[in-house]
Amino acid sequence: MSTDKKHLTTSWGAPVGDNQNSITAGSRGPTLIQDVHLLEKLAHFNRERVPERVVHAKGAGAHGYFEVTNDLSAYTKASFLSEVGKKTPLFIRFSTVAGELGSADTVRDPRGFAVKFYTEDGNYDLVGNNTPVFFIRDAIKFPDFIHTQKRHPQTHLKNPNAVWDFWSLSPESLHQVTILMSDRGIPATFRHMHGFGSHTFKWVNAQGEAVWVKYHFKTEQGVKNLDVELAAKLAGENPDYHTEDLFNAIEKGDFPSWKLCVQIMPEQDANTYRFDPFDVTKVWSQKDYPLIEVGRMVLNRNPENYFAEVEQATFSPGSFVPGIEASPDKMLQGRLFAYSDAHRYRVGANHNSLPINRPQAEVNNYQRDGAMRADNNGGGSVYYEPNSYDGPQESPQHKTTPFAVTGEAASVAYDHNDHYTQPGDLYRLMSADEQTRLVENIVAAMSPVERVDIKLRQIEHWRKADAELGQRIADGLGL
Ligand code: HDE
Repeated sequence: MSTDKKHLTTSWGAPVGDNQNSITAGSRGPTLIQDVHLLEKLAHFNRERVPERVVHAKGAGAHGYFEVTNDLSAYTKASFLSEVGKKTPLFIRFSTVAGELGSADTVRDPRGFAVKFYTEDGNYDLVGNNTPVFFIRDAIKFPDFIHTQKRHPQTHLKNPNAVWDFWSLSPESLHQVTILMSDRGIPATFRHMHGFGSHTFKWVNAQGEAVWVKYHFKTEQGVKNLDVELAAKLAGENPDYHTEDLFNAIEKGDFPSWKLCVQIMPEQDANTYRFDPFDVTKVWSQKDYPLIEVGRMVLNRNPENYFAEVEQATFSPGSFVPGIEASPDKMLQGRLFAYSDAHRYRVGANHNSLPINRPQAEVNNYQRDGAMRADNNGGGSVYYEPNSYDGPQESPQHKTTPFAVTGEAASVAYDHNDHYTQPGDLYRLMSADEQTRLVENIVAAMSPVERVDIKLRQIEHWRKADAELGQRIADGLGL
């Protein structure tokens, strides 16, 4: 057998004699069940698909690096942010939200912006979107919200009645809906949009002092959006337009980059700020908390294999590293459970040992077994703790920073309920053309809604945000 030419094998490594013809009784006879190569090919083929992500199913990924350009170790002890010039490898996955795995890229939808930093202290996942806020501010509403974004249970069609019924009954959604209906609802490419951590997070420095932060990835390609007609055309002609753009750009060495900045809020300000800083439907004014540069993210390598690196990538907002911790943001709190739970279901209990998810930091723990345990499962090392056999020990200096909690346990909403100032301010910040396109997009999206009471309820929200905006939409809908 020639040494350089690879020979075809079965999954158990045995050479395959014939990959063109099944084993049959004579040239016309029935197929023999002993044709184990045939059986394996057909059976494995039936098992090639893993469940798609229940949201953010359609996406594209790339490898790159993050480089620190501003030392913020006064605020966080996170090692990958500690010294200017420090580089950390990363993987990012961009995505749409509502569509299935085969759906079009150029739809009106937020875009996922999920970054995995392979830091020396473990992986840090910043699982954000291309928008600084979100539609809701309590995780308990998320399954219902996503149901309205998906298909009607009977017709299996998208259902604008559900979409606007939910939004008109959830006024906290108005800010994000305004962003979604604006030009930024359809980015020109994944490269020409900003990214945000959206939530408030906590940074802790080496002295245990905490501040609140919000992350902003500012695209260095400039923000560009797609014209609505062109987006609809592309959705039909090339549903993978954004996926293709990202791959081709990196392939030809046109490496996209973002500047990472943070807003930093002193810990005590959270008790007096005019909006609840943990309410993810609100932004912090950049006048109050200006952007501070942290570093730069550059994407410079395409995946070798889509399924291995993009489909199997698993991100969790709960993958914290020392120096970065949770805030009480109710949406973030819900996500701390949901993501790893989704990964255990979709990819498997040992998803973090897959190459794309495996930390570059050494993993030492007492987790054993579980399906598809691809490493040596801890070998013969001690498999419980505490123990007298020099097993891995905890690092008390990296305990979660203690913080005070107050109030009685209750099912209760945030007590800041001004859902109109920020969307109204956003509208008033827009140019006349942007305002006109916003109104056109809203009218186009709301026109198919059957129930007039839903339309009127939503118009009332727009009117409270800005009287002119509300009037223009009512005129456009003939109400
Ligand atoms: Fe997600 N989200 N999400 N989400 N999300 C998922 O995780 C969830 C939210 C975001 O490229 C799921 O692996 C809950 C906000 C991105 O692999 C799931 C809530 C933001 C991605 C999930 C939210 C996001 C996901 C689906 C309300 C921006 C794709 C499958 C509390 C700040 C990551 C999966 C990737 C994926 C849950 C809201 C962004 C089901 C419960 C807010 C970018 O776990």
